[in-house]
Amino acid sequence: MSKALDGVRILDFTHVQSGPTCTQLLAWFGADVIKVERAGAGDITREQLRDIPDVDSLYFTMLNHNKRSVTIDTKNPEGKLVLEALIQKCDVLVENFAPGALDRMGFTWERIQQLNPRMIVASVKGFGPGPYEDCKVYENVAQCAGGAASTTGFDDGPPVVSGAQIGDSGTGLHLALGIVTALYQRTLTGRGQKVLAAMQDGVLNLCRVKLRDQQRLERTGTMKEYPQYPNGTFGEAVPRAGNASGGGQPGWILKCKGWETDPNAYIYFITQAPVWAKICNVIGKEEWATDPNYATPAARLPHLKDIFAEIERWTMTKTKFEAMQILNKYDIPCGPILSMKEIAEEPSLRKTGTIVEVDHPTRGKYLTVGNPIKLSDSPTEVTRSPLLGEHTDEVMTELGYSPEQISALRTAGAI
Ligand code: CAO
Repeated sequence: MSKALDGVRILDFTHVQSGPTCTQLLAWFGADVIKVERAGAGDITREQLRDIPDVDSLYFTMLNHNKRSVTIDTKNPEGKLVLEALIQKCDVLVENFAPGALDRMGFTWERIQQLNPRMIVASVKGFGPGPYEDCKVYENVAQCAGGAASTTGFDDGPPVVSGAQIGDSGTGLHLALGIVTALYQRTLTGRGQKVLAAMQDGVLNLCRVKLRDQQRLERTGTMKEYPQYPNGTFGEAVPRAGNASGGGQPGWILKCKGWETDPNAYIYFITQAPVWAKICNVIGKEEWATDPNYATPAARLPHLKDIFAEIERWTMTKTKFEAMQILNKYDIPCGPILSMKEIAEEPSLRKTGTIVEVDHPTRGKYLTVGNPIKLSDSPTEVTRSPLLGEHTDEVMTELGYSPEQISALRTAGAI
């Protein structure tokens, strides 16, 4: 079957996590992704957090599926010529170097436009234009600068970063959308353009509800769905809300049977208004369904702590999966806290291709997260990440270089 991005060629200058997640998605949608790396070293993640000596790390393999790898020294004059040939042949250049690195290599936007006016140049940077635009940025810096850390954690503790890589992988997703949008506009204009996804902006986009709350707080001085209400105090900025749901339906994480020894024996429980009477029945507090102190969402708000304590007395008598089964029968929204071990072993995720087993020539079999976006006419087949420079000769041949020229460039240290 054909793929959505068949025929699109990506010159992949990305490294570490944010950029590679973007180009991996494009590869899964069918683009030919040619990853440019430095000979001998390659993407730094190849050797970071290794679990097997001298073998590409899971960090690298899990971010670089379905790509081809070529080695080019882009600071070598002859290497630059190879890169120019690639720029002329590709549709999109994706990069997430530190600010200015591409310019220092001699590949300014103007130069790239001269070489290929249809080229889309897509960049991840830590910050957009402004006081921090020259800063190097990693995941947690973005989570802190984008509003996630100040709004995550408990009120009596320090800011907390999330395990979800919203700064890196989240920005990679934003950039991928920008790229396909620019490709679409190019079909109308015939021109390339610059696409920028700043990590601070990407995180803030995902923290949109917290900017909503900031303005609500400034207007009313309180937010009734936050755990600080009614007995705590609100300051000037949106506080950390623990495990509160953040939406209009109060929720919290509750202990389940086995919590004393299993750190993940918990369930997320939402006291959705339309099923309140059912919740009361399930936990054996039928009287709350009609008690004026509990019968309406507004009446319940000052009692949320007591309500969740009472529900927890019930959830602690069930495993998280038993509780799920019972609650789902009554349409009560809830979710088990799943460990990575449980997720890795979940058969339904294997079946949908969300968790995939991949074979690698030097590593053997390993698990990865497949494409989370499923297209009915463009199915994803996850193939292993390339070894360093595995496709240099193949790509050079496609560019028109003869075996002798390739050998000479290799001797000169250009590839
Ligand atoms: N041949 C020759 N030189 C190459 C090359 C190649 N194939 N590929 C890269 N280089 C050079 C670059 O030109 C750059 O050289 P100069 O500094 O002399 O211009 C150098 O390698 C290092 O690039 P870098 O500054 O991007 O790398 P770093 O390890 O110092 O910084 C990072 C890493 C991630 C902090 C930085 O790239 C960055 O801030 N990127 C933007 C934000 C981002 O994506 N962050 C998320 C990273 S994932 O957590």
